[in-house]
Amino acid sequence: MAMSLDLFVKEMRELMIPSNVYIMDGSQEEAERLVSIAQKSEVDGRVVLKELNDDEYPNSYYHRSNPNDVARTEHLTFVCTVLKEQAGPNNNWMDPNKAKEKMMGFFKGAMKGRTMYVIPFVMGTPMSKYAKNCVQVTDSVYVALSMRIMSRVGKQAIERIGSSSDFFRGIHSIGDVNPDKRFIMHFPQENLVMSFGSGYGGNALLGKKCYSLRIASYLGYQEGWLAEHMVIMGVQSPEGKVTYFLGAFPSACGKTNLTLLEPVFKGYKIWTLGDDIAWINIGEGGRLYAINPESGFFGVASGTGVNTNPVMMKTLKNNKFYPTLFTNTAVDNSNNTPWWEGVSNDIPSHLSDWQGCKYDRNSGKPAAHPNSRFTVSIYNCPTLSPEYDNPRGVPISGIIFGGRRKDTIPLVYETKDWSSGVFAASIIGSETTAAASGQLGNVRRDPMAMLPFCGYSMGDYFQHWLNIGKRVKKPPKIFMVNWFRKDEDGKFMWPGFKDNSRVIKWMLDRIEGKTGVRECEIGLFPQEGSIDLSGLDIKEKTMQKLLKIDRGEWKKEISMIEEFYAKFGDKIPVDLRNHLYALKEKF
Ligand code: SAT
Ligand code: MN
Repeated sequence: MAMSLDLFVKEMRELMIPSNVYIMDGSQEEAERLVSIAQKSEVDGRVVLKELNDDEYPNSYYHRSNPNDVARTEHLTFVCTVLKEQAGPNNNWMDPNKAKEKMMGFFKGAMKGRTMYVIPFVMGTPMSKYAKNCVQVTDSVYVALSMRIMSRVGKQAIERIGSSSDFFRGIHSIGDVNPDKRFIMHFPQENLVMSFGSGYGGNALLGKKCYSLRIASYLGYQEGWLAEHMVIMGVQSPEGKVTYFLGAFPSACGKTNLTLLEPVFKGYKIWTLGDDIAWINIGEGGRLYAINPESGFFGVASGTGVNTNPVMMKTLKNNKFYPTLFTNTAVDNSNNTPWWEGVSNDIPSHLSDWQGCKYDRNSGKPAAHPNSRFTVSIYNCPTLSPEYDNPRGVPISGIIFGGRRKDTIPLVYETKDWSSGVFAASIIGSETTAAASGQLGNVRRDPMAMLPFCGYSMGDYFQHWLNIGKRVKKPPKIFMVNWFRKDEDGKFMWPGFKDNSRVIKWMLDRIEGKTGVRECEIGLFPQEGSIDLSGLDIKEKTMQKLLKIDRGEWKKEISMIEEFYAKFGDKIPVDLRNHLYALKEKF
């Protein structure tokens, strides 16, 4: 249903009956005003924002959420296409009319006594032809402030929208943060999302997963481009040449650390362009070009520290953009700083945990929630690429796919060509993490790291990937990685973090044709000694184990893949089915 911005706001006002309507302009004064409102407001008994120590963490504020609202809720997330097959077995589906009726019931009068924030925003740099116009309404000042960090909010969006009705509509209310009345409903065919009952990032910042992945993946399917759960980074060699990579990993597998990596080698540098989402178009010369639709990081705090991600620590302290938010971390009361496991070696003695209780270090529980988060502008990042705002995006030479696997998957391999790469990406498995609610540590198939984010049937999505490959002039090389393989004692065999740059350097050498490969059952493996291990204390035997293909493990893997593929029936493209037969033959 086409609708201008004015009409949309009017309808929303009539539906939710807020006592105020506030249209955001994106200015600095506005941010200050909203922060000050948030410091005075309470949502179910918790002050929305508290100021943190300005010397240690400039312009930073602390938010504690309802303990029932700390992660994405995939079981309450629906894709409401006209036909069930369009959503596919990878999505929960509800009939669009039924879904709307349900949501309208929740939204009716939901903002009584509250302010409705109208957030006009652009995903992508506003000069880019790939950027998209969006509007979200919300009654959460925390969401309004977060959106301002994560996207380009305000005047530019209003100007771009003008009197047109071609914009994404996001309708959000936190309701009373009741999990029984919590739903995130997507209507890809109407460019619309309705979200109720949660204030958590992926559920409530509708420009993020809801729009830029679920809705945008569907738009990309219609329009011939890709919206992916991927980092974008540039790798600069000592000669000064920058090669751009995309990287897809399930949530909380180290994507953010990868994009802010400081390589261990002299003369190499990594330029950051994005840590979560890439929109990929066929651009100049028939090559793939990527833009990051977002303008901030919504990163996992737990585990982030000067050893694991020094650049992020600098980003958090280099705060020019106002404000930065910390959510569900602990707080060190001795100096009013946010604290989380991994930010320092010792546990401060005056610590409040993420729920505001005095922290008991003998409790065996972490003080910060394992999915505690920071929301910080990408412009604070000291390694931000000068190409970040380039409207045409950056040309992509390599795509890295990975998952979190304690066994089976080798440290790294390259796929033979685009179609083998699409196959390898379609069979990614990963152990589940705290970024989504549910059981931890099970292996689930997560093709392209998009399982929770693909807004249409994954069978069609795989075919779309194959089709894109046919249209691209010089398809990027596709690499598979696993930083998380463990030995018999359950210890990680690969040091990870900055040492991952050794693997990336090998990929760079591959792209430049500087090193050969040996062909194995599943793809092209590094020749012995071709991954630069200088200065790293790792045994030859460990490297062999990291690259080992265990036939027993692969047999099991293949049967899990068959089970997964079977869910999609004849929607799995013939090409991919052939790859699976060929793989099975080898084991
Ligand atoms: O919670 S979010 O979906 O915003 C972040 C993530 O899971 O990657
Ligand atoms: Mn993510």
